Amino acid sequence: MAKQNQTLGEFIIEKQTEFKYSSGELSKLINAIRLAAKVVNHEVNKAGLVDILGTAGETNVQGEQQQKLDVLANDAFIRTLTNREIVCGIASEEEDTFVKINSSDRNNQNKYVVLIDPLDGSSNIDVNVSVGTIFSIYRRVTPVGTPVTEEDFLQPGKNQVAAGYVIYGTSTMLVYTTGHGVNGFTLNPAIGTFYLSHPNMIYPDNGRIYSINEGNYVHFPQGVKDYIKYCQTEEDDRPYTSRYIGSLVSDFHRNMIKGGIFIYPKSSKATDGKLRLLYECNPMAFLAEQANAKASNGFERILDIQPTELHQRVPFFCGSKKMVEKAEEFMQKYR
Ligand code: P6P
Repeated sequence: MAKQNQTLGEFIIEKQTEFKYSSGELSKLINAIRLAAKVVNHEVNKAGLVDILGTAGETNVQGEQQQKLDVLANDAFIRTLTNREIVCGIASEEEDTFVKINSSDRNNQNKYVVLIDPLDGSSNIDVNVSVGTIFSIYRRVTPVGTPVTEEDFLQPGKNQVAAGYVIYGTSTMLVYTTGHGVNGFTLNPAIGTFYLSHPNMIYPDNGRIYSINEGNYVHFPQGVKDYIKYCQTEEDDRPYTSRYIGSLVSDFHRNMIKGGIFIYPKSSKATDGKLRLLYECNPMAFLAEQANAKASNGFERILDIQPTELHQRVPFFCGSKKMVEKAEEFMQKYR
């Protein structure tokens, strides 16, 4: 039972027993993410004050201008995770390939790999819209002590042992799951401590918010167009409300609290959609299912998809179970 004002550190210790086969390493891993989140939060909050905005002059593997904060967030998480001798490899949206973490212990007994989107929604930084970090944690599948391989990262989302996000918004929150429900912690910046503010987060079974970039309407598949028209039709509890922040973590977080559906579908412009399976859709899908919601590519469960590439994209339908099922009905008509 959640204790009033419990800190994240106390919560991790209390829940330690829930981590199957973990000798405390997963707890250390979540603690490392907590520390990196505070570092990034400090920089994001002062971004408007110092010349840290604008691009770092380079483009990342996505061909996007890298914001300096992107680079800073990426370095902060990789450095924090590396220094604690917990993981054997890290994959990041900002890195072309995965990073092998060498251990001071010659036969590297570290058994976890982490995949991160260090600063999702970074194009919103310059306009002061909330952004987030998304993380996904697996146990490696190749033998401990051998060099980590791409196979350790290309696991289906149902193998995740933990996942979560940090949202750098009006307040900074860390929301995560280890497969035993979803809990949200809010940072008290005055003392740098995360407090349990949202115990046992559950998506409402239904909702009245649909979240999609309707600017791409003409490029959407017919099933998506039909679902948007369904949302806008005056009938029963409709028309719904349209809310789209353009920051996955923010749109997801709002929908988890209020109920709703987020859709980033494929289109004639983006034949596999835009969002990345490994470090955006899988962790958000794990959280959604742990919060009694649903996540699919319009047809199949996201967590069942067998990845083939580190940066592969998938169409993403995620949110209140009844809303995702209705959207899937429209998609099935044109399969
Ligand atoms: P669009 C941010 O760049 C991001 O990766 C997600 O956070 C967000 O949901 C999506 O892209 C927004 O994309 O094409 O609607 O601007």
